[in-house]
Amino acid sequence: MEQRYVRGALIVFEGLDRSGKTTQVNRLLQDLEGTKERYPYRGMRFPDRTPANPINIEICDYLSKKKELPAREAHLLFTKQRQNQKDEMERFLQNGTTLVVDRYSHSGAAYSAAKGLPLDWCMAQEEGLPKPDLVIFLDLFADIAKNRSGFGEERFEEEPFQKRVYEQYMQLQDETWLRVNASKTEEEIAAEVRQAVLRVIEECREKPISHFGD
Ligand code: 2DT
Repeated sequence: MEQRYVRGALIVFEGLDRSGKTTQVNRLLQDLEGTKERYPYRGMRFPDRTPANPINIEICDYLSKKKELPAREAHLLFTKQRQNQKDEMERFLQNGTTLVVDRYSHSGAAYSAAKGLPLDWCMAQEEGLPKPDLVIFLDLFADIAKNRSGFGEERFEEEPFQKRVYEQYMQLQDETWLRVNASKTEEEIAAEVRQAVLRVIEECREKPISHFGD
């Protein structure tokens, strides 16, 4: 008998710093809790800042400006963290678990390209990683983001840099992206996100996982 292919979806949130990603990720996770028998899920975030291994610690030191790194080296460090999670992510997806991820490969490429690295080279380092089925881009301009609380404390949190990140993000969009106007209310955004996520979870149940570089 032919086996039915049922897998989870890879859902990724992207956007500038202070665009409301983490709030929306948490809301979506709460929403999915109500339907977890039907749609099992798991939340993840990149960078992973838990001090579980030397890579995570080095990324934290870099982001808090305790440590300087050449752009390429920094890029490869973030990529390595994702590559180390690849097998586990694939296992969850194959088991039918939807992954809801706060930042992923497109953050890696957009932030590094904003420092001057070639965007193609940045994305090439992501090859082999599972490709998101849906990228929810919370679309907020840098000059609005800077007025949200907390902007400016960490590396990258300055307006000219954020504008360059935005431009790079715009070049990375493809048919898997949903651009959501992040200046709408939290409720409105959450409703738009929920609708798109449930549609994509259903759509990709029968499809094999795709990968960057396929
Ligand atoms: P958060 O504030 O969302 O924790 O992000 N970044 C992130 C990179 O430069 N490369 C990457 O691969 C990733 C995933 C974006 C912390 C900062 O780290 C940047 C903002």
